[in-house]
Amino acid sequence: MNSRTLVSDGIVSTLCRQCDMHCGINVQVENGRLTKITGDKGHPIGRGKICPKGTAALEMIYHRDRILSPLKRMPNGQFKPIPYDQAIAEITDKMSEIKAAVGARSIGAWTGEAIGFLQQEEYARRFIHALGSPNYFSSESVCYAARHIAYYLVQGYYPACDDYANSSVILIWGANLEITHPPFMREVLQGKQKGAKIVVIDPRKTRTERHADLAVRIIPGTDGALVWGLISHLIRNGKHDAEFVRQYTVGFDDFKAYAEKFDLAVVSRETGVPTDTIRQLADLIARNVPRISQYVGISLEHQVNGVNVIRAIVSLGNICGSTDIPGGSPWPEYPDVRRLTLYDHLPLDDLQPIGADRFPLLYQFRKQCSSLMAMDYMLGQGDYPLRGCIITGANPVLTNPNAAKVKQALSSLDLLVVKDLFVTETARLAHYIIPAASFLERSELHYYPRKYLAALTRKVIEFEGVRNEYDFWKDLADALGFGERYFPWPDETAVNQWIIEGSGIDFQALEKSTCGVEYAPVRRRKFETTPFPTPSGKIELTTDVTTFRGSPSIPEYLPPRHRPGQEGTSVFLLATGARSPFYYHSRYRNIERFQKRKPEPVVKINALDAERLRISNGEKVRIISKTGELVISVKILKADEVLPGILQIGHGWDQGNVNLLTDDADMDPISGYPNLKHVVVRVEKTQCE
Ligand SMILES: Nc1nc2c(c(=O)[nH]1)N[C@H]1C(S)=C(S)[C@@H](COP(=O)(O)OP(=O)(O)OC[C@H]3O[C@@H](n4cnc5c(=O)[nH]c(N)nc54)[C@H](O)[C@@H]3O)O[C@H]1N2
Ligand SMILES: Nc1nc2c(c(=O)[nH]1)N[C@H]1C(S)=C(S)[C@@H](COP(=O)(O)OP(=O)(O)OC[C@H]3O[C@@H](n4cnc5c(=O)[nH]c(N)nc54)[C@H](O)[C@@H]3O)O[C@H]1N2
Ligand code: SF4
Ligand SMILES: [Mo]
Repeated sequence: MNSRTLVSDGIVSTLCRQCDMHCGINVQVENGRLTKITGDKGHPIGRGKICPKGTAALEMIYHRDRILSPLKRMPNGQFKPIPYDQAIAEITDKMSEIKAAVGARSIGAWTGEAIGFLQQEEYARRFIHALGSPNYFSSESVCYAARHIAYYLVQGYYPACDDYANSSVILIWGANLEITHPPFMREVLQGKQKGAKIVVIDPRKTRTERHADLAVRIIPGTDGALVWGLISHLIRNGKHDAEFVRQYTVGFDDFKAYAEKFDLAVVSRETGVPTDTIRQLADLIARNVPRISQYVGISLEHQVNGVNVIRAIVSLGNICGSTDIPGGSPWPEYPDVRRLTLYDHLPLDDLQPIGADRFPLLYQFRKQCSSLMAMDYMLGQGDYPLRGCIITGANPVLTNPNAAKVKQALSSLDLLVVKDLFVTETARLAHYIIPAASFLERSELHYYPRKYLAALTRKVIEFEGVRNEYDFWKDLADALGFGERYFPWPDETAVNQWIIEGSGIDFQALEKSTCGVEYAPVRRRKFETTPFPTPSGKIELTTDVTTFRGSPSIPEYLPPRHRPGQEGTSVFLLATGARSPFYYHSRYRNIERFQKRKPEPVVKINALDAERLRISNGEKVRIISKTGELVISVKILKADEVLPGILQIGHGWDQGNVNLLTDDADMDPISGYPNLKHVVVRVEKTQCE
């Protein structure tokens, strides 16, 4: 492995970008080799702590399986290393061929969670528009955008994260923050230390629940009933912030009338939560208005009425008056920097971005095409063919629903390029695999909008033959003849400087600071002087249906189509994807010390169900859904660790891909998000007794 560190000895302070938390880290360099990563105690995010994934960065970048040369799939299916220039020439020739035959829009770009958000994804967006295609896909077809849509519909912005440290009540809806967002969890615990009460709403016992003052074991898919019950209780008892509601919201009368349906008995019947617990929770909120904060987890996005449930949750916060106050839900402000995207110059909306007609809000608010629908277009079932795709930082064969279809669709392409650190299950289908540069091999801008901080990550190392994201898209653009026009900057440092030019952020200050520089003073209660960025300028407790096609103006509750245990003894609701501390989606499966801790995928089942089905620990069972089946080992949970009738399988495993069971057609009609949390399955024994 030929690598060069940018300093030969010493400590480089930068940010970890192995998840979107961006904790501050110190990277130790000794004799031109990175030897250790520790948390940066002075950094406001992380405060010296790093999680298991954070500690694995060096094992990942120096891993023996890392790809360091472009690979081309030969007719016999084997991959052969080829020179980088040859790869770029062949890829761009093929792109020109597709463009000439069926049009530029038949080529898409796709970024995954590894490089999602802001700068790295904006390179891909810029490139694909410069090529003439509107088709940009990302992991936002299954993550974050549904939340954004819901928040935007109600209040016109997304809070990034509530102010837990100063809150009185912290409601954690369907999330396991201790594992998934350790810095947020630390803020939650700070709040607890100051007296805040923590409420965790989840069908199973989680690490986060251990810190809860109130654990609400809810039947999956019924969060909507609970939140309406809480809204109803608040309004009925006059405990909401009536003055805030009067001045700053629209739709309250209809909202209130709808809430009346949800009395304690109804809510308890729907959610399976005892009436006492619901009353306790409602009173807790009522006593602590307005310092209420919330976290909405991924499980609310992965349900078929997800956007509306989240709208109701956001509205609950707003009627408590927790909007943009300390201890509530901040209205973040971003610096006024330049964007790399071309939507203002080359919108291409007339070229039918995939999914923009069916999921207009996904496109309107996030400029995202639907990666689920992309599969249909690849398979010739769309309005036009999708024949080429460049995927970087994603592994959709393991992470998109209906894996068999994803595999078939990607395999049918005329051109599939995958940029990754490893030969992943998705890369195996590619015509070309391009080595990717990890986060330590690039420099990019990052903003912490809650803290009004801008930061610059540092390139610490480079590997011979590996081009970073910017260089890669520029190389393609140069070969296609539009590099000079759209990728004129010689390198990413020049891009970074261009982005912040004129914004008031000083580049040299960024280069010097390890903790980021403040780009504006922190402001609260902005609504007193600035209208909310919604059509009415107010919080929209109900939304004009014309902007919100086919959906009720009130975020109505829809009872789940299936409830655990309702259809007989071997039918279950399968929740997929609960996160493990060691793995990040499909990542880190090749880190040996993690493999030892969690060597294989398992299906988790309640002890009572296991006993009923005569299933024992470690036994292999067959799980069958409408879409596919999977044989997997059993792990039995104690009866109080999960509600009966519910199964749990993690995602991202090659040797047990749970997305073989998930259905890409079962989705929230507003966001286009797949149901990944409540999949109806049957369990069969594979061994005779
Ligand atoms: N270590 C690690 N950290 C990660 C990731 C990772 O893969 N590994 N992934 C990152 C990404 S991209 C994301 S999106 C986040 C996700 O972060 P979280 O939102 O915290 O996701 P999960 O850990 O899956 O927790 C979801 C919880 O919802 C519960 N649940 C399932 N169905 C329902 C329901 O209907 N209602 C309620 N109330 N709860 C339900 C599940 O039991 C589970 O405990 O994590 C991020 N952080
Ligand atoms: N069944 C089920 N499926 C799910 C979920 C679920 O809960 N249940 N959760 C969904 C969610 S929330 C999300 S966000 C998606 C995530 O879906 P993906 O974005 O596909 O997730 P990863 O497996 O993290 O894929 C990242 C890839 O990028 C590579 N990589 C790492 N660092 C870099 C880098 O710096 N540059 C480049 N170019 N590549 C890099 C990694 O090796 C890996 O192959 O999964 C979704 N899939
Ligand atoms: S939470 Fe872990 S993986 Fe995420 S940025 Fe912090 S140290 Fe890195
Ligand atoms: Mo995600």
